[in-house]
Amino acid sequence: MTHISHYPPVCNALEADNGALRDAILYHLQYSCGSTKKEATQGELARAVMLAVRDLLTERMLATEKRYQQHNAKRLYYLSMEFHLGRTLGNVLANLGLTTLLARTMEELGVDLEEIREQESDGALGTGGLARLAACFLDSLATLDMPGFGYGLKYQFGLFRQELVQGYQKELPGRWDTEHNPWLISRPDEVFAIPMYGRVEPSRGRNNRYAPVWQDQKFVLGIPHDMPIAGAGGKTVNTLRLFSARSADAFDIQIFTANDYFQAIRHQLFSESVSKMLYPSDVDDQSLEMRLKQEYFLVACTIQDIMKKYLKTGGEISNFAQNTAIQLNDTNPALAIAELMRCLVDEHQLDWDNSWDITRATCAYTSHTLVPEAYEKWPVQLFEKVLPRHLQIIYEINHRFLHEVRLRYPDDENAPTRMSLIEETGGRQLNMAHLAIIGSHSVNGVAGLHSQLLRDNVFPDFADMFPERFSNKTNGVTQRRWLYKANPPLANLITSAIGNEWIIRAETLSRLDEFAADSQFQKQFAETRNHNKRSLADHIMRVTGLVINPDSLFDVQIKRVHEYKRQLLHLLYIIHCYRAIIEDGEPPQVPRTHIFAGKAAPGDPAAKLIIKLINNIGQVINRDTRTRDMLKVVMLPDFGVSLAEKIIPAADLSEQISMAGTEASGTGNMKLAMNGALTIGTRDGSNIEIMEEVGADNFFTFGLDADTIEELRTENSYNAWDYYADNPLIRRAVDCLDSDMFCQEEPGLFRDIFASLMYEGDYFFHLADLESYIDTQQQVNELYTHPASWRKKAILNIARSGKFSSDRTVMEYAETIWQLKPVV
Ligand code: GPW
Repeated sequence: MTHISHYPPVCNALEADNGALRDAILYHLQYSCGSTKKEATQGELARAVMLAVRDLLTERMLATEKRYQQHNAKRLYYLSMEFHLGRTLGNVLANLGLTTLLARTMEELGVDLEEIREQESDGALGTGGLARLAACFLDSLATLDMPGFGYGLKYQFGLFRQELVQGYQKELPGRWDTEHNPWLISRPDEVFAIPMYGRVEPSRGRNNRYAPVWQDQKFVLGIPHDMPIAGAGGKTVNTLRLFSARSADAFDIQIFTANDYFQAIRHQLFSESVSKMLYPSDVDDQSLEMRLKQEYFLVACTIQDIMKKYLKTGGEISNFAQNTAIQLNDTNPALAIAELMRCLVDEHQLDWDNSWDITRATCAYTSHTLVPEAYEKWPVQLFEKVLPRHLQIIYEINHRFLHEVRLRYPDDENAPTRMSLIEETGGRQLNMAHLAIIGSHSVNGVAGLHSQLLRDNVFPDFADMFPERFSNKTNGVTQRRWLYKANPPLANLITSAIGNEWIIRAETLSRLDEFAADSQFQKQFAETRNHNKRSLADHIMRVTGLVINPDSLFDVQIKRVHEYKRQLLHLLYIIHCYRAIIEDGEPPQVPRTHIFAGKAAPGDPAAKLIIKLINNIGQVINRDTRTRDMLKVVMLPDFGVSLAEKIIPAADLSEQISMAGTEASGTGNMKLAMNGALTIGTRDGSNIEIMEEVGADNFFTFGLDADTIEELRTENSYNAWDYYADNPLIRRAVDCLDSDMFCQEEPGLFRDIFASLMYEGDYFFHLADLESYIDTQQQVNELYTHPASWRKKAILNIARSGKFSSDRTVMEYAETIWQLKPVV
């Protein structure tokens, strides 16, 4: 059961006092922005509004902290290198129930609230679903009144902004201002000094115990900045704490007054670069060291902070784990295990076994991937240079662990090699996933299939040794941002039918089931969709100049661009439709607009070429008069939370077509289903569970399953040429990539894609699924010609999406991993 203490929001009291909010805004306009109502720019007005709203949050944040202290509550720390928050204002207003009051206030002041909201840029301190999941969890934790805190880095440069220049992705700095961000409360007085580099000297400590001393380190300072996170109802306001790096020398006047002024500044730049930018996942060698320092910096600041807070409450070290849970968002923060051990053993002089018990009882690890390259490994040599003491600790963990492995599997002489923290092949490397598993009491995947594949294929040895550690926690998304805030017309319709409880109890969406076939409700539902589709069409017109037919089927694929997500499969279908129109004179049964959005990793040429291909296909098709209103292809630039909020409410069809066994979960699939899009999807990640929930009749599935793909791969029996030879339609579509049909101006541009599909074994088996995909798209068309049936299925998707609320996910973590309780 979801627990909620306060709904409707506590701020409703404010509604009565119309003047207070206005006064607060005018106050900040004058005293925080140094401006007047008459002179203020839109940016200053937006800032004043945000600061006024932040004041409300700050009060509640302090009250929340006091409540947690009074209850001596257990706390959860969610460690993540990435948080993708999106805009904050609209979400806070919704959660505090202040939307109408602010709208009224702004009207009174003669200011357009929409314009003010558009002033805010997305907090994009992350790249993909993993980062957005962390943000959804924070929303749910606060809504559930649970003491759960995010810990991350305040990058100066977060996710890049994407422009499309002649169809090519161009990367520009993001707009989120981390220096003067109105939501962040900086706390320079709570600075932490983080040691790195140096060397370890053996020495004798107390009681003649061996006590290694880490010395000659360099220090980087960590400054915390707190972002208030308001739950629905606004009673609980937690924080997301982000650290920025500062040079220790800047505080050491000595160095600046000594001779080498420039040397001092150089060192300062060097230290501050630690939180300079969010690293793309494809790190090159040169930045490896910086990335390691970043991960360690986050972990070290966090552990110091947690320990300080814990000791301040008068807690005994031996009870630490009873009061503290740490969740590691993938392996990036897994060094927390080594750092917590160092803290307990070296700084609190606890013995090894006790320290290890505490560490394991505190930490838990979530894996988010099946892609082998995404598993982090550090060259031991590099690690030793940056973190010599941590390496010693890891060696000791490994030594003791491998001893256990030998006792447990005496006849399996390779077991220690397979399970070691240190891999000896291909240069010595530290395997972070192994550290995360050994040092945690819980390991989970993010969808049923993913968790099963982790156990069976990725970590079979560990699953055998510690079966009780492994579990599944299917991802979820917050319905407050993704439905309530993003789609007001639909949210209002739902509330008018079933009341507003769904906002905090998504399972009550099931009450919509009985409305699915109701013609009156269907009519109203269709009106919300039309409204949303027209708004998106306007947006597309503004951004791309393209006129699209709002009555066409909006077929949406929005996510990072990566080969495994198979945007190419979708493109091959579009090419197929195009040629059917122009060569066979076969117009499609229903007009479609294919809408893409997504960023490629800056160092992923294959993904970047796919972006170019989407654009070029669009160029050719959209200009071709023979396709008229029947087929359009749009790529919207700069995908992120705010753009997703515009596209999702207008989507008819959600493309979730990764090769089975590659997408850990997916969360865009949940957001789209929750907003009434039907899914065309493979049996991958959480698609499987979405299909189970909404019913196979209300979901279009196609393609090979993960087992079959695994078989094809082990037997080495996938041959693209078989599919090419057998099906002339496939051949006709694929051949376009070998020709210059979509690249007249740059001949041969897409031949690499053709080669990857046909000559290079295509790791993602596009052609194996293409025929079944085309057939299933035909079923989609068929259904779209029966609006009542389509709408019924769409409404059933919404009604049955309750399971995919992050409130449910967070409750599961809280009950089975964190032992975390609401504090009211
Ligand atoms: F590779 N995910 C992501 F596992 O967005 F680390 N970034 C990442 O770096 C990784 C995973 C990593 C995504 C998964 O691809 C997606 O399937 C999943 O739904 C999401 O994380 C949240 O669990």
